[in-house]
Amino acid sequence: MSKRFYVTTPIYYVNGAPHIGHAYTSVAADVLARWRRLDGHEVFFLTGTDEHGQKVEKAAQDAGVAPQEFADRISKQFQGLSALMGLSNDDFIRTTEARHKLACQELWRRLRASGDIYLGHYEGYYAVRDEAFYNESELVTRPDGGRAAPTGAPVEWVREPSYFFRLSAWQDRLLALYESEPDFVSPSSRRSEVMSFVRGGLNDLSVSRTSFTWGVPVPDDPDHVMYVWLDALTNYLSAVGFPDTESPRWPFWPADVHVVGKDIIRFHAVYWPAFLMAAGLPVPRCVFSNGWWTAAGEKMSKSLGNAVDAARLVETFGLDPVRYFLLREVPFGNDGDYSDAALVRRTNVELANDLGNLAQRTLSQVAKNCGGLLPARGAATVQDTALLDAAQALPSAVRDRLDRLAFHDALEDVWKVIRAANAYIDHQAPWALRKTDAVRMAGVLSVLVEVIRCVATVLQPFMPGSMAAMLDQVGAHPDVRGLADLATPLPPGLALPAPQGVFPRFVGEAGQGADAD
Ligand code: ME8
Repeated sequence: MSKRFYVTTPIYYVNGAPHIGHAYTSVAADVLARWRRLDGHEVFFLTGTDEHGQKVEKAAQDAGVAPQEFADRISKQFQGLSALMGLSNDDFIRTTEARHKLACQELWRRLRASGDIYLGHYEGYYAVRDEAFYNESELVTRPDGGRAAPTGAPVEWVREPSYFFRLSAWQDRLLALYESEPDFVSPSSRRSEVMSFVRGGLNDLSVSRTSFTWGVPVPDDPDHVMYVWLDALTNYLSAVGFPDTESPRWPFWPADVHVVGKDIIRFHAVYWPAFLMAAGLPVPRCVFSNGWWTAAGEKMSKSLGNAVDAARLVETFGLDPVRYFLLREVPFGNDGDYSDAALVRRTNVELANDLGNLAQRTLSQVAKNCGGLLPARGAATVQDTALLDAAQALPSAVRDRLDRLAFHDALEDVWKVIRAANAYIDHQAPWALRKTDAVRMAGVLSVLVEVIRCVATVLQPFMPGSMAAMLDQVGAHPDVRGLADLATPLPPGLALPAPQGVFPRFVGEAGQGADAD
């Protein structure tokens, strides 16, 4: 039976329009999902929207519409973002769906039954923007003398009856989890941060609110709605059928990787495994957090209104260059400042010149000098073997990189081969061999076509549309584009379609970002 792989994005708040930051996390998760499918795994890839809570209720009020209507509208925009970015998600969960409410209430009942939820009274600071509670000691002083959350979000003093989750009781078991599963919180810098937070001691967590109503009702106590994070995190279970363990999707649990931004690592790496362990459920294998895209050094966000619009980028530069850029420019986990100029540079140098020209030069010679038929391989030279070996090693190299979400390293591995292929074509000069040694010319072009096939195959998850076009051009039938298919060479004599450029150079005006030129 094939291996299963379950990957998630955060479910996004429907308090404002999606932007490139959301697209980033989602594209990363999409690449993992596509890669695993290519590698023969059975994949479940989930994204969706987080529709409850005070933040959404306020945003709806500001817009003058009912929360559900507001949620419907913004959720559509996030579904639009999935389509825009070419996501291959298998489901899109909305926390206002009945299946989700059912799962939340069942999880609640289990936590109540195990004694991990008790009724008390909450008094403290709450930041609606973060949907998070803060201790007095965590607050910072704003320039105007007021108090704010460490994230800069305004806080309000809250005093109300509340149910609590006995988080304090889970400190040792959480630390034991981080010790025994070193990849559970990744990258490792985040792991140290989370471990020191947990070592510092955990307070019980307020998990219900009575001051507003836009949430999942607490079972048997309708004055309370569930704290939005308990509700939101449960989406990962509701989408695989929880509590129905007979659901065909249930075998996907536990998730292999939750890809999240570093702002929400604490919720995923501390609260979530504690909820799950308390409910007697297995915990996910990995919570991997990406860094920030910043604009002029500041985190892009809906609240700050400084975000780059994903639709503008896709319209201006094309989908695949944007997907490529997002994962190539910055090591996953680090922050990076966005600029159009950097995107244009990568598109023109790496996609148009390095890869696009390699394919174009090779395939136009096959069209002109080999009658458009896939040439036959001659006796292999040392150079042929070195290049082919490097190309054929790509599936396993990229697999290792993607197992650790090192997207930029995976792409660098592929580009090493592309650069080597460009050096090879310059050195072998098949255009000059045409008159002197046609058999060798055919051999060289055959090596190059094979290298392009390997490269395009492993790049499919990153740039699905362009790589499908490139694979069409090297004669790889859509049924034989998996990693395992690379073991079988394409038959010489195969008729190839007329070559067409896959990556045009960007020549227009690129406008946005600190170093746009
Ligand atoms: O936090 N750079 O939703 P959200 C990189 N509903 N990634 C960014 C980014 C940026 N500038 N801005 C946003 C929530 N993101 C909760 C999640 S999950 C059970 C509930 C990405 O709409 C990043 O992944 O505020 C971040 O964690 C997520 O969007 C936050 O989306």
